[in-house]
Amino acid sequence: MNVVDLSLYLVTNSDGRGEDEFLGIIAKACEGGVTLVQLREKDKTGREYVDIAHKVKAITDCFSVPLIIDDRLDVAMAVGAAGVHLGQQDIPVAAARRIMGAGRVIGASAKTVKQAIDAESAGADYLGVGAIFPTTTKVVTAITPVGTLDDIAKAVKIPVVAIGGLNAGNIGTLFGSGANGVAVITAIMDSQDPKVAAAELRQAVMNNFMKR
Ligand code: TZP
Ligand code: MG
Repeated sequence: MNVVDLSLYLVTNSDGRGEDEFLGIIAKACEGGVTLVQLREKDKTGREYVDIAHKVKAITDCFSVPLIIDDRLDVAMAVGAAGVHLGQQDIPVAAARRIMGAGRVIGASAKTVKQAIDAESAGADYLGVGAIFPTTTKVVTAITPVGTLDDIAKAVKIPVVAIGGLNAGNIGTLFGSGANGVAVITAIMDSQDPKVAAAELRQAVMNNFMKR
């Protein structure tokens, strides 16, 4: 099993941003203390995805923050990323594991205990669970309550990261849940100061639900 620090997981959103601004936000977030970055692109061609992934990896490498690629294990492997994040509609975890080998991180989205157990048995290294709260991010999802997150965390050995509508003001609701960390888009990508936002979130994670 590959170990990643899920404490504060930045998932990116490049919509409506120029490339320099986008890369600048990621650099600031790394400075502020995010522990993992996922490049999430839904509308790019394979070539565009590889191009931006190289640029993001150059930044995350400077901070020794592992980079995960959303959806596309070919892009992840092409740029030497730490791993891939797969949803229920993406290539199955077992197939990805066969292609990627043991040494790369595979994250999987799970909304039910069954999906979580299946992903773990198929070789996933961590689970993303949500949306915990309503989200303004463009995503096809449904609310997954904290209770379900807790059930999932109890049912599997691999770590679980909570996602969806999370910010420094509400992550206290995860206190006592089985979450190992929080994943955010808006709370960092749309903040006035991504470095400060990341630092505050990191502090909030450490002060709140990580104390179990
Ligand atoms: N999966 C479930 S909710 C979500 C994803 C990708 C979006 C989270 O974005 P935000 O802005 O942190 O609510
Ligand atoms: Mg996906």
